[in-house]
Amino acid sequence: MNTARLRDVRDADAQRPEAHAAWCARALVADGERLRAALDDADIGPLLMVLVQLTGDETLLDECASYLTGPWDYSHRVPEERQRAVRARLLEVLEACAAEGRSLRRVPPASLLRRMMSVCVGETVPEEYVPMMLEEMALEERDPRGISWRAAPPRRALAGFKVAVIGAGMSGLCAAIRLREAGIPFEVFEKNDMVGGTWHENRYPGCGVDTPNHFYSYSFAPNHGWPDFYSKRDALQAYFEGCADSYGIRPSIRFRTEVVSATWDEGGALWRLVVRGPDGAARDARANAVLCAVGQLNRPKLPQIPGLDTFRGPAFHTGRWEHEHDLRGKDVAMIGTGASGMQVAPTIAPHVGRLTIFQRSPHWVVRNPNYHRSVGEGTKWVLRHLPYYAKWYRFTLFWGFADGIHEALQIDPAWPHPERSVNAINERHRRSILKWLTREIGDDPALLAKVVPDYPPYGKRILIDNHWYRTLKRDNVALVTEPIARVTPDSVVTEDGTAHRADALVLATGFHAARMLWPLEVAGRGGRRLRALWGEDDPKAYLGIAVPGFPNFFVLYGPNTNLGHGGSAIFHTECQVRYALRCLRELIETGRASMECRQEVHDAYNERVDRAHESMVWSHPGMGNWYRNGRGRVFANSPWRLVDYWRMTAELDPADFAFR
Ligand code: N01
Repeated sequence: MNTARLRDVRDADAQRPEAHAAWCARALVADGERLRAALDDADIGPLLMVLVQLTGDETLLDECASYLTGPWDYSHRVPEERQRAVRARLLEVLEACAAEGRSLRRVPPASLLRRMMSVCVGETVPEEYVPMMLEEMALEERDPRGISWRAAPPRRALAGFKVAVIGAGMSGLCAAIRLREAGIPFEVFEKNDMVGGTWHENRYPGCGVDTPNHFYSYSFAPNHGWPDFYSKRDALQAYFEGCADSYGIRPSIRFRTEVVSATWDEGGALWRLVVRGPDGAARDARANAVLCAVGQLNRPKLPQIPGLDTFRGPAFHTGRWEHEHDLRGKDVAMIGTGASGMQVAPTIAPHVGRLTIFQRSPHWVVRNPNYHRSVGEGTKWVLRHLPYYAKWYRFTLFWGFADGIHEALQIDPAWPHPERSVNAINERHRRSILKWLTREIGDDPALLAKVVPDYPPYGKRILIDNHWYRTLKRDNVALVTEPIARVTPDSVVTEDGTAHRADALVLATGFHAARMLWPLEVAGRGGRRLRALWGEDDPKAYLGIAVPGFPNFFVLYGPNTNLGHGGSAIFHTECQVRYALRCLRELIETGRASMECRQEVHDAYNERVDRAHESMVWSHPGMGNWYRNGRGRVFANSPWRLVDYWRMTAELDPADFAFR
């Protein structure tokens, strides 16, 4: 574990306002050279907010408002001299605070905060978002998402209660951290030998995140040392390992231990688990409650192509990359052009002999100027040391990635071009993406024709351009759109009879998302099996978390919680973990043995989910996607705006559950 990164995780404390009040101004000014250089590197929007926060001077907002036209550092037009003035003024304020020993702690009134938010991102932040954003920024409270007891729970009640967390990926770790903070005994079962889940397992070349990293991190554990704005897998894995260490979670994890089944014991009001440990032997474990955090994108889906098993060379799935094979100079065939393929191909293309990419259907791909940018040292310094800067920076990312495109996903029944877009905004996005695409490969009409999707933007997961089109134009890369007929020992044969020779085969073909929780067997009240209830591909849960008939069983990243329109999966997980812990708090504080979601509450919720999806782009018939099942029902994605889901999960309504 990189110690600098570990320190970043621990620096979460240093980011809290009260910690700054004690030392920040003096420390900042003492390192004046560094401070000046760092301010030059920092984003003007968040810097301005820090200045307004420290001075309370609203006129600064008026001066800059018209130049801040979006949440991104590349979307503002603040003139150089005005930027210099903001930086100089901030320096003065910090020096004055240091000289006078004044505290840097300032939390503006709510009305000013909303105005600051709006100026910072260049658009009006509606009132309904303010509480969520304030919670996310945690300007005042230590950690507003942590669970607090309403009355101290009897020690005996706590000691006698045990939670099993299945999985130590991003969600399971988050749950474990919150359980530890709440003092609720728990044990984590992890099938791998390390934490990290998807980031541990996915090691394919180019693997990385495509949500901005300073937002794709726990709200309570900021990492000011992310190397890139969109970091690669190793940095993410190091972050999660650092969290497991700094929150003391590792000793509570049973590694290389897979939960095979979970069965509700009615008499004992507890879950009986069968777990298979490192020695392969099955053992029993018990828990009063289960937090199931096994992820949706965990079990590789291999394509059903005749002859696939006859291929002589290495053939592996992106999620199980076999690094022992040296692909340099080899002819490689890659099947699949989703998010994984988008990262693999541009990374390996310069090194392999020939890369043949098999595309079944094209994806919409957007450009993001920050995607390949590293974080400057000055920015890292400011994030770590300048009070409130990291909070405002995260706020801009959150806003930029939040609900902004939700409207672009709504099907307008009166829209005259339903085959290519779903409404006027969607059409605007389509045109803007097409403009980028044409700029990249407009000089190759045959290639252009192959990669322009014939369905509305966002119908499949939108991808960020990882130099995809430039890769397709390379001399050693071919994009094949002819359907695959079969695989032979040394080639992939397409339906037109062409044999595409290959030494190695990369299967970028996605995951068994619809078989949620598979292969875990879960049996609830009366022995009812979750698999029988959900079938092969129709998972449903109340808020994506609770299922009637399965008491004290809470799913994280469950049905209809995948984010297809924006946001950070970590934010969503934090919402779910808080909700699940509120359920546990209710159980423990009231001394009841079990709680089970009411059927009618579950059904009504899922009806609302389905109804919302009927008029959203993922139900559009023009394309396939992994978000919906064989019957066309969207089971993976949340139809809600982030602010709606945040509100739905912020509090537990005990009336939604039957207690025993
Ligand atoms: O998988 P996918 P993925 N013959 O299911 C094709 C997350 N993620 O691993 O589109 C030929 O998206 C299939 O074709 P089609 C993210 O949530 C995130 O890439 O169905 N082709 C498609 O092109 C993402 O959405 C990140 O017509 C076949 C591809 O294989 C999710 O994981 C990075 C085929 C599968 O694409 C899954 O992404 C990576 C067949 N028989 C993953 N079967 C980041 O954050 C399938 N395909 C950056």
